[in-house]
Amino acid sequence: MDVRISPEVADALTERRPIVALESTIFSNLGLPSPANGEALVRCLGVIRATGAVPALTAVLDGTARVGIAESEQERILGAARKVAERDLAIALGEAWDFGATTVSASLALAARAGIHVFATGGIGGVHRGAEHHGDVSADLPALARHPVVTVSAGAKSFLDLPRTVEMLETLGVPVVGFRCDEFPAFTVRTSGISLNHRVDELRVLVRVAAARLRIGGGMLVCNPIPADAALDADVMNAAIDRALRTATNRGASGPSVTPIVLTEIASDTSGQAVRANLALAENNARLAADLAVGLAGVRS
Ligand code: PSU
Ligand code: MN
Repeated sequence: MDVRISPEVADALTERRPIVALESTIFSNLGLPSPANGEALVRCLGVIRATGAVPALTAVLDGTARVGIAESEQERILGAARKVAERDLAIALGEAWDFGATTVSASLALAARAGIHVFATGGIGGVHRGAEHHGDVSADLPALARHPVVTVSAGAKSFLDLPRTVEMLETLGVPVVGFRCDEFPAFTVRTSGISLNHRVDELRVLVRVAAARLRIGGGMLVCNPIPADAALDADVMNAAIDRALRTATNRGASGPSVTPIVLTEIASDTSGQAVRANLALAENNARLAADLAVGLAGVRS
């Protein structure tokens, strides 16, 4: 696979400086409405740099897989997107798509290919509710297992089946660590009622765990709950999720179209509250990922 690495990211790789990969779906019109998507991108890039790491935004642009996008091209990430999961990379490249927005799975594949070991997102995909009937399980989960990249996320949205998502991560052999939390976080809500087996409170311990996992091979999930002052009320969020899922079902959505429809419905239904929370948690994840990348660069050099 041809991957074009930006000069800034290539220099950082050569000099073994800390790098944090980012997906582009959350910053496209599939993930967040405008202008919040642009604000999310600026805040994530800014906090990664401020923490001393280099951001590496991934995308397909003009039929090329890209790791690191120059500022002059960042505007393109905010536009109308076609979703590119890991399996779609070959098609997006072969058909030379103008803009393909990378999901978690595609970003992990590209980061691994480039030699980047830390990735930040908002929330991962997972096992969808009703998967026992329709089998919809996000390709993010096997990608987390396969690629030697540490993912920092605020857990996953509870429009997914979170208990089954956590079980599947166990089946796939993905270490799941709560950073200063005991429960798998539910994205805009800090708790889910699902206990995690492993909690880490200190960054230096998290760095050592991540370094050990990378030496063993495969990826890992760090759960970083949304900051308390930005979190939404669980009842408000659950009601919005139930309505969004009904809308998606009524429109006959299936497969990759489900997640974007549900995200859009939740955003409009909570009159922007969910969107503001999304920005806060994305920035919070980018910061922890950058801290982790800085720590790993020290351990691994
Ligand atoms: N969850 C969110 N925001 C998102 C996504 C998930 O709260 O933007 C995106 C991510 O790019 C994730 C993808 O990798 O949706 C998962 O899609 P699917 O369920 O089709 O695997
Ligand atoms: Mn799916």
